[in-house]
Amino acid sequence: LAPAPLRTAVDVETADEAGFLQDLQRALAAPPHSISPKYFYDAEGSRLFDRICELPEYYPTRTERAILSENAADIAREIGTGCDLVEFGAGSCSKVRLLLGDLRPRRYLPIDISSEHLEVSAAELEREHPGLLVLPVAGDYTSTFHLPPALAGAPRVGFFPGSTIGNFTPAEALQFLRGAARMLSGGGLLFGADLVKDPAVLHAAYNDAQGVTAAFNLNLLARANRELGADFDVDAFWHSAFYNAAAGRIEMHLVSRRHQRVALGGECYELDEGLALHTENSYKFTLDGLRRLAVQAGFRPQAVWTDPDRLFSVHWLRA
Ligand code: AVI
Repeated sequence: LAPAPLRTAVDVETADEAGFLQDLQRALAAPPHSISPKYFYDAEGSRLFDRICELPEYYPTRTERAILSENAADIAREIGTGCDLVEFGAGSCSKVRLLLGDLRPRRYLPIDISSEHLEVSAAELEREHPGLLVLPVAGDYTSTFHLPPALAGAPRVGFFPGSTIGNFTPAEALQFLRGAARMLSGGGLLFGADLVKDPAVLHAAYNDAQGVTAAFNLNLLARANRELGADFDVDAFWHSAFYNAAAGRIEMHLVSRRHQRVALGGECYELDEGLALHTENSYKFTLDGLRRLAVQAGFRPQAVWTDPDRLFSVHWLRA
């Protein structure tokens, strides 16, 4: 007997190997030597990211979780119960669990690029919340994905926690929010964003003592070796993460420890000692800056929740 297919709502669009090869080749070949952080998240990268979220220095996850759980009833009062809840980049669907009891959505549509991870989490969630319809959507929420038709009488509400918005360029953030405002028209978006703070706190969060963030960054090269047959000597690179105050962002780079050659996709790349491959930006925001961005994207900002130390923020925007 074939196993019953898991109820998947949509076309599956997984992380695309050709895109990784092309983007990495472009990054190695010429300045600005930068590649999208979306390539961090293969199975190993997702596992390392889950470990980052547990680190003592990495305050965003536990702070956002505290904000959501302490304010869940208030959040549900603002949004209203019975919505059609769509989560962008749901992963293990762990943060939504903090809201489900109060928010009581009619349906939950978690979108994630890693369909395997998603289906396991979705099945668990359905078991935990009898009566909740969970329809996993495998796809890249920053490009094309297909949602099932809207439910009559259930406003569509987006959930975008984790300050993932901070990993976009400002132009990408605006484009994403504009698209979300259109898609969520009549409902709204609940999203989490990390705030500007003491650079020492930021520095520690991205340079943890156990080296998990370094391993997460370096995994990009190990992934290229596994998936693309590249021959990166991973030990010949070091993890660099620093706060760029002028740009208001943490930057992560992989820096070549020596002059070296790398074979990738039939080409050979010469990397000078000190060459820095820019792998991630993590923007930090002010409450005013976020409000302006939301308005520019076509939202009507409503409530904002923060923690007592104003490390992190959660925003409810009507669309
Ligand atoms: C997923 N994203 C919001 C994380 C961040 O903080 O920018 C990714 C991360 N990079 C290093 N540590 C965590």
